[in-house]
Amino acid sequence: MKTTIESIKAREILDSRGNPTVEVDLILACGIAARAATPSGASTGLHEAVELRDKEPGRYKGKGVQNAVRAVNTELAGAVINLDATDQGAIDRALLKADGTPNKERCGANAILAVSIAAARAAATARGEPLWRYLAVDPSTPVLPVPCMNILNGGVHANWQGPDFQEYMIAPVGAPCFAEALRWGAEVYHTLRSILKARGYAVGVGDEGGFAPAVPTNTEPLDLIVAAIEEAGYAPGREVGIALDPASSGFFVEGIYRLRTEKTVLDSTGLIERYRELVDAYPIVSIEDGLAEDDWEGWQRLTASLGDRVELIGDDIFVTNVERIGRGIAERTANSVLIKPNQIGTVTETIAAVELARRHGWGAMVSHRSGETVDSFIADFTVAMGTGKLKTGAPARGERVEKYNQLLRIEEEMGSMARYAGRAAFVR
Ligand code: 2PG
Ligand code: MG
Repeated sequence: MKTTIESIKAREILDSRGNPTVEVDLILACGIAARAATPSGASTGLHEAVELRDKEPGRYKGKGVQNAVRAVNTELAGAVINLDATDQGAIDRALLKADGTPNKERCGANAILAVSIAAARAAATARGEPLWRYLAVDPSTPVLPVPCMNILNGGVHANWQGPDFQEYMIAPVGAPCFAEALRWGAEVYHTLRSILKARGYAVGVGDEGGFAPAVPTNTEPLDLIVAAIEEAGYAPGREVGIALDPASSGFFVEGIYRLRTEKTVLDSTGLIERYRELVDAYPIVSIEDGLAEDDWEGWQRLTASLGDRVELIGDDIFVTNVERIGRGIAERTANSVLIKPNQIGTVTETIAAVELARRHGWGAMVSHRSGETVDSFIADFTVAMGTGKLKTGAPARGERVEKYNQLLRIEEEMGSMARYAGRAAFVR
């Protein structure tokens, strides 16, 4: 079967927030076709690879991606046509070379990633393998992740109308398999809705499908979620834990953490103390971006104080970049890394980030972006890499559930080989 790339065509489509993004169709010489689309963040890290936007105010308020689309159809296509799609390393090297900048600012990481993923998907089909198996280096690695479901949204994802902390996720660590974990999560989600209604809160949802109530404090969501877990019939902690992403870079203003809902300002010492109180009082299994993206020294103290109790995941601080993760490992900032393919821009570099974390005993959680499409690459990728954890929003809204539904299909496909990561997925 001829697995060389024959043609590539990109177009501008809309993401879940109604903003343009890049979709790519790729065809191999044997006729096999694959499609991929790039997601887009709202609380983006300062050090992420560049997402190329047209900045033409008259189109989509400057958010058009026609230049990225053009880059795919001309330069990037030119660089990879006739290359073998089953050699992901060679494809990604050619893409990087065609762009030629350290942060992918010329062609855009949004353009490059869609090509990189489409090539992987086409290659898997050509090999007659599901994507998760094709991407797995070692056949013993694949494992079904704990779905970390963001059921209460705050921060920028809720237009700063709710809590300052961006994401309150439930992690059904005690479930026997993925399908049960998803069912437990959906039940807790619906129970939370009833509780919010009964207490007079609005039940509209934020960008990732979680509810976005105007709570008076950042701890109120934790009380509401614990109540929902119990009322749904599960044991908080033993069966369903809580994963937090305060996304604190978003409320770190002029060197200080500003908790608007509570009318409080805290320095990193104060915020670390706050997290310690939360870990004492609630069944928290992980805290992502507890401190801001360049607060390396604060992160070291956070890790020294809580790193043996919960998984401390770096998102904005590491941006899926091996150089920054390497520094984090050397300086003991965090004990885990968030993995977002579009923060770095190619499949190969994303794999390198997971492998670096693994070699040093660090955890890794794969993640969607707040602006998504129905592309479910990260579901297969998580299983293939065996990271054991995936966060992809609430168990609601098409672009979120497509990833969870893909994991249901993968679990079915694995049959008796299927393993669910469960509690062991969380490092400390
Ligand atoms: C995050 C992400 C995904 P965004 O901060 O972890 O939940 O948000 O895509 O807006 O950066
Ligand atoms: Mg984050």
